[in-house]
Amino acid sequence: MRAYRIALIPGDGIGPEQMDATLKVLDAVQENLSLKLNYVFLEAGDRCLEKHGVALPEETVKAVMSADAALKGPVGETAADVIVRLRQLLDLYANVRPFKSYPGVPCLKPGIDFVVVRENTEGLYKGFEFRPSDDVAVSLRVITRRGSERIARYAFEEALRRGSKLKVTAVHKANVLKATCGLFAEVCRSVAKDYPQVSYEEMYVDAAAMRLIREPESFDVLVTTNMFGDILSDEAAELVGGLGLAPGANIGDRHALFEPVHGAAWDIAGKNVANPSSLILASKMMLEWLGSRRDDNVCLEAAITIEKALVEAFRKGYTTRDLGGNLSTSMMGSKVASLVREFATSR
Ligand code: GGG
Repeated sequence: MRAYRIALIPGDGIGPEQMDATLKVLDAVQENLSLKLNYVFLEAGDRCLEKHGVALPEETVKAVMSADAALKGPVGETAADVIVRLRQLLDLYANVRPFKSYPGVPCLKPGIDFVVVRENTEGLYKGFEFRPSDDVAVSLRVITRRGSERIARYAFEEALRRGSKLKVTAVHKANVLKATCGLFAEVCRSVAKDYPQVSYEEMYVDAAAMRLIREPESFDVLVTTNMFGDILSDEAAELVGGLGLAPGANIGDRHALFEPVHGAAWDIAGKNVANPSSLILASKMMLEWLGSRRDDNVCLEAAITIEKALVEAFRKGYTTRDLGGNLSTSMMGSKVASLVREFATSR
């Protein structure tokens, strides 16, 4: 049986409740498939800052680095010190956020199935900000050829992996941000030449924001810079039923960390009403990544089973409050876990 060391960061707000529900699903997977996940529980986020005076302890960074993969809940106001910093420290350059309309889930249009591939280590989130005077603040936007090239390649490879529409849309604002978006667009165009089987188009970010509402089914892989990707992916989540359904992967050449797209949602924290699907789907992405990276079919099967169980749960009308249902966070976790058991035993 293959075993993996998984770093778990429950995080803030609704994070710990989502993590408990997700662990029920992962328990069901481990009971029924030949797979062992050894967890290391770690602290990071606003609560950690309050408790220990630091939002991202050194011990957490080390444990994430030595794990096979990490699964993280949302954090609150310390996002820049936790997730943006982890992305930089571990060089997790690709932020991959898939958006799918699921049967039984209210969404803007059926048939939505695309992925946002967001550059994750540079751009305006590099953190190069300063305040030369009380009345002026400056933020530097860093775009490099290397950073743009590796994310563009990731996007084209993702289009090939998906194998559906075989299309990449590079989103930028090169008519205004001539140097930074100009370089990003130039590199995407040049990488596109290596993938003649994938159709390539470019779109200004404002037009892309509009097209997401008007014609979301026309996207396959949308590749963009850091902050544009952050904003567009919240918009995209709303198209398919909201942030409660939106998982994300932070992927580098050596490490990977999986998390929901959303924040801590303090307003509903501790009430057992949050939708755990975003973290359940993040755990599915983690198993998928482990499976392809380690050539482990059991992990790949586990990932497929989790998504199948969640889709079946939606089909049966099992949903949390945000989707019009009445299940609690923990009940939703239990329902998906029992469907995992059903599918895993009947295979
Ligand atoms: N509104 C979504 C949200 O709060 N997401 C958490 C967040 O801001 N994360 C930072 C990032 O993904 O760059």
